[in-house]
Amino acid sequence: MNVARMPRPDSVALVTGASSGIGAATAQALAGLGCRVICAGRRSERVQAVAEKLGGKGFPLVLDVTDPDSIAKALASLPADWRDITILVNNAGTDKGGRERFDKGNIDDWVGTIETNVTGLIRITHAVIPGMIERDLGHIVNIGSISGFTPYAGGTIYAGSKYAVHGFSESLRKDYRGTGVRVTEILPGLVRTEFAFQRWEDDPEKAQKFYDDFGECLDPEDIANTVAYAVSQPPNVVISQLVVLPSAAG
Ligand code: NDP
Ligand code: 8X3
Repeated sequence: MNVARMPRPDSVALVTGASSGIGAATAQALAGLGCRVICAGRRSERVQAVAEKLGGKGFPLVLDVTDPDSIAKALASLPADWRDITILVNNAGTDKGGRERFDKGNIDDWVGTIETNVTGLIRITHAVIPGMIERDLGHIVNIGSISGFTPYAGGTIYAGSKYAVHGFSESLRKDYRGTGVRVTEILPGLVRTEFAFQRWEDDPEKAQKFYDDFGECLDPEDIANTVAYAVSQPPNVVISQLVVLPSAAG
């Protein structure tokens, strides 16, 4: 039986989109497992606040996953003892301007969603994975969505982006099978966060109504707990996919 404790004490984790919702809760959960957590996002005060709550276990990192220069500069700015990232949680995501029939959506919003949810996720992974391969130790956790296997009207781009995350995650896991680099995809149902408020940034009442009409949603901590579960498995185990639903929707 493999009894190695995972994650290893003091492991460095990088969580994108840590300034809010699932990412902020995940940063907290990973710190609870003894990890040091790089909390990344665009809003400097927000990543600062989340990192501060983790005490010495948090490090704020301002970056925009859609901007290659921003990613390169942010990662290069990390202190030496924060560079060996062994857990990457690709959580940053958006559906700005979404839940619209395709022709009615704004093309810049559509492209922005792909650049954030797909291209950004790929860029961060490509920047971080060489260190994991070199050390033969790493865990990439991609936050997909049930939209990545259940398309819906108005979801061309968001669902499309999460189908891409799903295909990417499945292939990535196979690229590194038999090595110390593991890949997990978490696919949540509806979680009450700021997500709908970003989607309809000009109409917070619509966002509030979206969650209220749904009824009992998941909380960000529910997803954070599943990330913690996945990264705590012994080295011979990989949680490949976890679909997590509000029990009322299950
Ligand atoms: P939030 O809107 O609360 O959080 C989104 C996070 O992504 C923020 O921290 C935001 O930070 C960050 N982000 C967005 N764009 C960028 C960017 N260009 N660069 C860096 N960070 C960025 O939503 P959730 O917590 O709900 O979403 C987290 C993930 O969970 C997303 O991938 C989403 O698709 C997925 N998901 C959400 C579900 C839900 O029902 N809420 C269900 C299924 C999946 P900042 O603005 O500071 O950059
Ligand atoms: C699903 C998020 O708001 O489209 O990932 O249900 S939402």
